[in-house]
Amino acid sequence: MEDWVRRILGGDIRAMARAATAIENREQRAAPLLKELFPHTGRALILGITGPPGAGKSTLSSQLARALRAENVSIAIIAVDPSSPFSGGAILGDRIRMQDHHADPGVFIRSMATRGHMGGLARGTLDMALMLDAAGREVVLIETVGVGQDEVEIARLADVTVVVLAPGMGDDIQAIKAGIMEIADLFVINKADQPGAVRLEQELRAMRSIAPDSHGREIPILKTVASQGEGIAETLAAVRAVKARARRDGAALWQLRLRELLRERLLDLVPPGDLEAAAREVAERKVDPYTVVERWMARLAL
Ligand SMILES: Nc1nc2c(ncn2[C@@H]2O[C@H](COP(=O)(O)OP(=O)(O)O)[C@@H](O)[C@H]2O)c(=O)[nH]1
Ligand SMILES: [Mg+2]
Repeated sequence: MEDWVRRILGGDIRAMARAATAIENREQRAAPLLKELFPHTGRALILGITGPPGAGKSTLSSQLARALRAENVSIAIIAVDPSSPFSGGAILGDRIRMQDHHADPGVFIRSMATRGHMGGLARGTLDMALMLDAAGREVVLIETVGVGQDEVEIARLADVTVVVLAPGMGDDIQAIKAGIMEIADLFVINKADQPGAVRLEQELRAMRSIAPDSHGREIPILKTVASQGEGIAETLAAVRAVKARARRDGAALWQLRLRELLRERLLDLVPPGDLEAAAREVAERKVDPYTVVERWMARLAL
């Protein structure tokens, strides 16, 4: 363990990869490892990139990585893959795009599969980000598909959260509007080369004036053509400006993170499949929901 910790702190890629696997598989040794690493965290910029599928998150992430590498900044990318049958193609696309950075040890890329049932996703992602922070990565970029509540929760764990939207996605944007307004530190309208970008910007500006950030400031809106590398430098500058003004102080951010860790730990008490089974029983009025929760909580006492 001691040697492993030392190697991670020294930025050893293989030790990092081994830690990433331990975290993802929730191996027993991950917890003591993370405890050892924690005192060495707090330096990285943890950057969340979220938005609907196809908006250009991976393309933007890859371009941001390129811009950061040009400044010799080390980076890690965590791509959270929702293992739904619908996203299989997108994941494959990401892998290909990420091969841009294949030969560069300054870009550590890891994709995390979701487990198909609730729980563990946000926790695993935060654990992974903290490990990479301890390993000396200056920027840890987390790409998540912002469609479900879980993904919104992951985005909240970042220091700075960028919500990527693109024109022509219609209902998707309507559906996620409420959730994203809460978490966005910055909006990126990608595919600014496509028709509808101007209208989308107007829509966002209207929403933004209804719901400014927690300090009453308007959330910046950037426009990019990620596939052409346009607007990347401006986006990076805006991310840094948000980070510098520290929208949330450390204690406030840790309050969110601790709540998330606790929530995930509690959800871990529920064996896979039990949630679905219990939900069916409750829906059929065979059992009341309070009894179900009490039954799960009883596992705490074991
Ligand atoms: N026209 C246009 N296409 C883009 C742009 N950025 C990305 N794309 C394309 O949009 C598709 C989805 O991009 P991807 O990065 O995989 O989106 P993600 O699902 O949000 O990660 C890909 O075919 C990209 O090449 C852009 O700025 N303009
Ligand atoms: Mg993607």
